[in-house]
Amino acid sequence: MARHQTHGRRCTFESLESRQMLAGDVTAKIVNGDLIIKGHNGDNSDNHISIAVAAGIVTITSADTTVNTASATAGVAIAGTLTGNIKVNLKGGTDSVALTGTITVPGDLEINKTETVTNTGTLTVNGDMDIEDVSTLTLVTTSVSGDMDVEGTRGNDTFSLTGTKVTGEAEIETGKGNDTVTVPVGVTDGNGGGSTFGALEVELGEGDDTLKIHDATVSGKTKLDGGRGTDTLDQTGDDNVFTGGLTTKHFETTIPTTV
Ligand SMILES: [Ca+2]
Ligand SMILES: [Ca+2]
Ligand SMILES: [Ca+2]
Ligand SMILES: [Ca+2]
Repeated sequence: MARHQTHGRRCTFESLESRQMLAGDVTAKIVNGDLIIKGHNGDNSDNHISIAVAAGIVTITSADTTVNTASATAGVAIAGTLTGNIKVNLKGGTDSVALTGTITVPGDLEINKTETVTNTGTLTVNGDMDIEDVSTLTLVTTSVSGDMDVEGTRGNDTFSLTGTKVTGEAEIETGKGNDTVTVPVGVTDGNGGGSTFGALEVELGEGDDTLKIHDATVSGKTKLDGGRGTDTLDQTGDDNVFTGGLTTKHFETTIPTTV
């Protein structure tokens, strides 16, 4: 009898597991001009998707995830035209989004629970950009007309923002873990061609963190906070311009030693 019960339980577990694999589907639709992309609720499947937008037509490509239950290896075109926001939430699992080619987001860009976020080409966000629960963020030639808000995870996060231009306020919080935030030299000349921010606030939180910032121009206030732990602020060969004043705290190591 006991033997029978064990067997029954194992069968149940197996069927649940195969159902989870089928549930790895990502849904993508355009509602009132907004593109909404969601991972499957309650499953922890790893979803790796690429998003391309050409004249408002959205195509999503994935080697490992179906989109609207269709194979996405050759790309799935989403019905409708993007005229508003893009909202992505890939939910549980270790997920990634690549924004490929030149993309203009007419409204806001919101990405949640997507561990890796990258862009290639030029990304233009006409509204705000809000990225939460991201562990690896790599932005290149990104412009945001509103505010930018980026929040990391409780683990070790790596953010890199090259040639990022934010008209409003940029707020970067990495939370717990040993995090690295890099604002490197500009894409083109490395001399004033770097990142620009209306205001900049970086909070590195608990853990031993590093902020490397170069070739950045901030018109408003700049507040940099290493938080708890042993933290490093690196402005080597800086070329930074903090027009609205620079406030730093909780950095145990500052490079160069005189700022
Ligand atoms: Ca996730
Ligand atoms: Ca997922
Ligand atoms: Ca973190
Ligand atoms: Ca810290």
